[in-house]
Amino acid sequence: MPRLAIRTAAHLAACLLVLGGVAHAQTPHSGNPILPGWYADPEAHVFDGQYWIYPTYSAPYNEQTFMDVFSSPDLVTWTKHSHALDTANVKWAHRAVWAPSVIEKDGWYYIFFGANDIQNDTQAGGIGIARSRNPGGPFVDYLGKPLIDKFHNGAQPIDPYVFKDYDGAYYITYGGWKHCNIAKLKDDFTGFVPFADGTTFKEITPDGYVEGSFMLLKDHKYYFMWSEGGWGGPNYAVAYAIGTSPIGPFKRIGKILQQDSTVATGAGHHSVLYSPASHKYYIVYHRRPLGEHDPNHRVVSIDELHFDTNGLIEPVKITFEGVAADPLRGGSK
Ligand code: FUB
Repeated sequence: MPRLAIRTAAHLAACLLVLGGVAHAQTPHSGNPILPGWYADPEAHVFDGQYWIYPTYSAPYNEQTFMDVFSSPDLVTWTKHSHALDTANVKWAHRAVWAPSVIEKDGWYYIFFGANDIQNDTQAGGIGIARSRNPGGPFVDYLGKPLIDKFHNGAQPIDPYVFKDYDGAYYITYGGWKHCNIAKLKDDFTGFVPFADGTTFKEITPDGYVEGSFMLLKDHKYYFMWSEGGWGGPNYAVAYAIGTSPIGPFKRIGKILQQDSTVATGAGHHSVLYSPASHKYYIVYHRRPLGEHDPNHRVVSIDELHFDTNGLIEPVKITFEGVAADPLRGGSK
């Protein structure tokens, strides 16, 4: 798997602060964007003593036939793992490979992703799974077919998010076209366990929801987060709700991430990263640089996420500086 270590100009600029004509070394910062090139829908993790980012390759749909993955020891220097997922390894997927979600289980890394941008139940595609022994791939198709290949409750099968509940059960939330479903996964991810009422796909769509769901489990609560607005325009944003169970009910609290006319537009489709080294929370998201209008000109950025004393999320200040180096010092899983 080809690898390329990356340090952008923004990183270097953020390392020096000139005071009274003297350059003082500062804690290195990530700078924003953190990844070079057009990428979107980033999901961030700590696996095997490294930070990892799994983004969509942001390009015309027919060119989205692969996913690159990025790893870092400190959030500042990133290594690219090219084509960690490639449709060459997934027979049923041929375009629009989107918005991955990755989970480790029993020594395997499972990547859930949308493919083909299906518009109805007769088209082939939907949400599938590939897996690898390595968080940087190569990932190979797990089921030989999509896991979800139909519309349920009006939700386009895209934008999966997979998580392990406090009790050890695995769930998937997903959905485009303004509908969000949750389903309980079988332990081996080959299908679903119906809920007590007999349903498999339960709709949990909150007000304003468009796509890009994410569930943060923190302090015995469920922070359900999603993107709203149109991803191709400036008003894309992230909002959230707090629930007491994975299936809600979820009532919208408010927006936490949106454009800033002095920094970038279209800030959305995020994930939340917890550092076991610093115990900080970060929001990893995409945005569109000022002056860019092509919908696919999206870049991956990172900023700190703060909670107030009541456990509510404070609105995020999007920055050019990004975040200070947060070395994992190896071995943090
Ligand atoms: O990147 C492709 C699509 O754009 C994602 O699936 C949506 O969430 C939006 O970010």
